[in-house]
Amino acid sequence: ADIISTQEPTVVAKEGYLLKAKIADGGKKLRKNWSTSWIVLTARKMEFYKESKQPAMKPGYKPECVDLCGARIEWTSEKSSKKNVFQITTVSGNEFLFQSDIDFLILDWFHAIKNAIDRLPKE
Ligand code: I3S
Repeated sequence: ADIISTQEPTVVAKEGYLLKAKIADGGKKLRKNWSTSWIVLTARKMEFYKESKQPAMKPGYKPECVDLCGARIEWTSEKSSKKNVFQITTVSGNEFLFQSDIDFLILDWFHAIKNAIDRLPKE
């Protein structure tokens, strides 16, 4: 109960697996390392988990969390040789690439995240 009460109630807008690579942290470039991630999108953030099974119920497990306020999302064909790659850049200078070979799936994600960003205040 303590864990939950410190967090605002969250409504999951979308969740599922995508290939993810973090390429910058606080503006500092990172070596690209693609891995499959279970992604949970809510109104103002994205959370990344290794697996789908009730991730929030694991006590003490802190997923990597991306604040979408003021974030940018754009397709990129320059940062990877893979197809269907988009990039999210956060206000804090974190950069992530996301990819799926399945066209409709990556399009759904792109539009869901873009919608979330467009509804949020810019800072
Ligand atoms: O932009 P890069 O450096 O060509 O990205 C590739 C590397 O991340 C590579 O890892 P190693 O540097 O450990 O070899 C990955 O295996 C590749 O998948 C990356 O290229 P793509 O084009 O798949 O994003």
